Amino acid sequence: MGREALRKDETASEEARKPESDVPYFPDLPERVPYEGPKSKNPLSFRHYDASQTIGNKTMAEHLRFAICYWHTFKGTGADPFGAPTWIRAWDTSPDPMERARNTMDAAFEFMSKLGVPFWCFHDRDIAPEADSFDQSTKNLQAMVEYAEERQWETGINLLWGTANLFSHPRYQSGAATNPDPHVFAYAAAQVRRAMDATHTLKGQGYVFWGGREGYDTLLNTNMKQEREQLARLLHMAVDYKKEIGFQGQLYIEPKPMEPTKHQYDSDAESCLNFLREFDLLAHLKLNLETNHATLAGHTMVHELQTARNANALGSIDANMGDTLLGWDTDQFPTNIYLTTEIMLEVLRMGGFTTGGLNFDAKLRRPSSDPIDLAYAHIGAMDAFARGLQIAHAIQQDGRLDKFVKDRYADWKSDFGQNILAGKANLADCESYILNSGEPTQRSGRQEMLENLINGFM
Ligand code: XLS
Ligand code: NI
Ligand code: NI
Repeated sequence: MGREALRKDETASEEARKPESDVPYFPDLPERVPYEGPKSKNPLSFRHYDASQTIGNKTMAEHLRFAICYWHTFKGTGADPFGAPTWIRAWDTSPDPMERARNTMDAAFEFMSKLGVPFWCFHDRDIAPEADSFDQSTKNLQAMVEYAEERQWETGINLLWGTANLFSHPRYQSGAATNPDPHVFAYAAAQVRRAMDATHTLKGQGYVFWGGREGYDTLLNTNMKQEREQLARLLHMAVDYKKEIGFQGQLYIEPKPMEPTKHQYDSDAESCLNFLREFDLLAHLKLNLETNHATLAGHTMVHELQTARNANALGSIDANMGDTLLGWDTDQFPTNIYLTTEIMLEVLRMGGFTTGGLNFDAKLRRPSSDPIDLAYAHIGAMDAFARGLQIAHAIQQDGRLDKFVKDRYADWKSDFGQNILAGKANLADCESYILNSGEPTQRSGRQEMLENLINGFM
């Protein structure tokens, strides 16, 4: 694509280094997608996301902390188990894998910059091709990290989190950290080390562990007890390494119940929290929750968010949505405003993100085959969250919902209620209370009234 001139190691003039000066990969996108307000009919404009608009005490950009994921958006091909790739990308055509990697990164930063997204996320193998030896793979990664550093510097886009792909390569067929072979464990650990280095160099605000193949297909061949211990060992090694290199970012674990394996050890928020507590890791890791994974686990996303928030472990969000009629991780772009409202209410309730954000771990449908579809998808998702934020904020300001819940539990503030909660009442005390007070009066949960209340803000 004639983009080698952009390489750092070549004596390119400042002029030649600007990706904007070269042929753009997204020529139909303006330098910055504009905010045009709710009445706009321009499909390449934001109708709700106005980065600098203040909601409560922060701007929309500060509340939402949008990130674009490298894997689906720039490396996805549209291939599925039934058919070949449908997304043929200009940045992915060079026969030289490193040139392809650089072109892809140029396309990525051009796209993210035009959308005005402040963050990105990647797996090590997304940004740099895996080579024949571990050493060469690391060199490829380091070269691409340098390249990314420049793109970050030029665009002001920052890294939300990095991660290692410990699931695509055949060596991980029976797990990475949970593999029956310590040789494979070592490979995964070495990869984590280098991916943490990459994240650290790029000043990532976090590092994610998604246990792609950390689970089992059958218990007939599996020592589940030891596999969970192995996984905990890898995480402890990462905690130690984080200290060693002075990486300040937050470590996260990303729950998902199934796919690719039949059972994943990190199946939902509750099981992750139990795992982290059991192995003394709760102080070191928070959760990165993904909407479609909650659906697959048979939970709502709000349930997962509250579960994490109650344990002070809600870190970051992979924002997508699933399809309840399809039992796999369809990773669709989030367009459901009811859903984004529920999510943003939880984010507001925890006092907003610190290191986390909303990462669009989402992919186009296979027939959406033009690069411009990526723009429609992200614009729509950003708008859906901006609208969700506005509505959630209005619901909070209104206060009726929170007040209803508070009032519902008001009697727990009584001396008797407080004694129970403080462990100062026993079964006999409860019986005396009943002998004195008789039958409790019936109280409605008012679900329908509350559903109407929420709809009043939509
Ligand atoms: C897959 C996961 C993955 C993680 C990063 O289902 O969501 O994309 O976010 O490894
Ligand atoms: Ni994810
Ligand atoms: Ni997913």
